[in-house]
Amino acid sequence: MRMTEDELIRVAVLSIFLAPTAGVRGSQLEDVSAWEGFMQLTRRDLLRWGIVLGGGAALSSGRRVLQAANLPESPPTRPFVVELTRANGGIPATAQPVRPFATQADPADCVNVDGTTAFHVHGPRTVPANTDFFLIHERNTQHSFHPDLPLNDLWGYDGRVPGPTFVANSRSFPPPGVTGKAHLVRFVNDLLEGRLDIGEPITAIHRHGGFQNPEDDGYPLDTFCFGESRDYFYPNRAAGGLLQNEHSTMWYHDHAIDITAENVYRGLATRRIHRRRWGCRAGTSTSGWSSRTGCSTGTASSSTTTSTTTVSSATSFW
Ligand SMILES: [Cu+2]
Repeated sequence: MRMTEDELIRVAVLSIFLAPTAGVRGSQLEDVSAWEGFMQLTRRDLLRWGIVLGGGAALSSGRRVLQAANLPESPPTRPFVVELTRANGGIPATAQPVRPFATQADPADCVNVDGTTAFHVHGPRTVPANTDFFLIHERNTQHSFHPDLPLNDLWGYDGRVPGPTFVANSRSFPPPGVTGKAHLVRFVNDLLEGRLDIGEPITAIHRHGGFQNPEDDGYPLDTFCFGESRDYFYPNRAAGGLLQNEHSTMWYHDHAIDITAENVYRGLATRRIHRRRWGCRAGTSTSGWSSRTGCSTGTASSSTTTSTTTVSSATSFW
C-alpha cells in the first residue's frame, strides 16, 4: 500500500506519541479508536502543534520535548554575501501615502478558523484633516532569504518580505519643521493558499503596542477574508498622557485567531517607526533630534547646542 504524505505524517506522529511509552505500545497499537483518532488529524493540525515530519519537536506525556539533536539542519549558507540596500529590498521600503479615499465600513462576514466572526464591526472612519492614506495589498510573493536558499512561496504586505515600513511623525510632538500625521491604512486581502500549506488567508492587522481604537486594533476575531478589505485608523498621537507611542519602533503583523503564528511565519509582519521631538528639557539633549524650539515647559539655558541643520539632516533619513 502506498501511503499519502498526510498518512505518513500521521504514522510518524503516532510513533512519536508511543515511543516514550514502549511498555504499553502493544496495547495502544491495538486500540483501534486511538489509531483512528490520530488518522483524523489533518496535516494542518500537526503543523499547528509544531509537529512536522522530520522535525524534532515531540509530545511526550503531554509535555513538549524539544530535542536539539533531532532538529532538521538548516542548509549551509555563505555569510555576508549580500549588501543590504533599499534597491535589493535588504532595507525595507517605506510605505508611501496615496490619494485620500472614502473610508468604508468593516466587513463582518469573514468566518474565522474557530467559526466566529468579527465583533468590533465599525462604520466608515472619520479622520482628521491631517491624515495620510495608505493602500496595502496582502499578496503572495516568491522570496529567497539568501542566495544559497531557494525561493519560498510567502505572503507579504504589498508582496514584500518584510513589508513596507510605516513611518509616523507624532501629532502631539512632531519633529521640528514636520507636521504630524494620522494614518488611515486600507489593507486588501489578496492572499491565495499557494503551494505552501502554512497559514490561512484570513487576516487581521495588529499594530503591536500602538494606541488605537478597539476596532482598529486588529483584534484576533476582527478579520477579513480573501477579496475583502478593511480600514484601520492610527491616531499617532499621545493618548491618556502615555507617551511611549510618540517615539518608538513597533511592528505590525497578522493577528487572526488561531493562525497568527503561521501567518506571521509566512511573511505577514514588518515595522513601524514613530518619531517625536526630543530634548525639550534644556540640558538633557543627547542627539541631533534635540531642539528647544516650541517646547512649552522647557526653561531656556545656555546649553542650546542643537541646530536646525542637524534636525533637518535627521528628518531626511527616512
Ligand atoms: Cu503583536
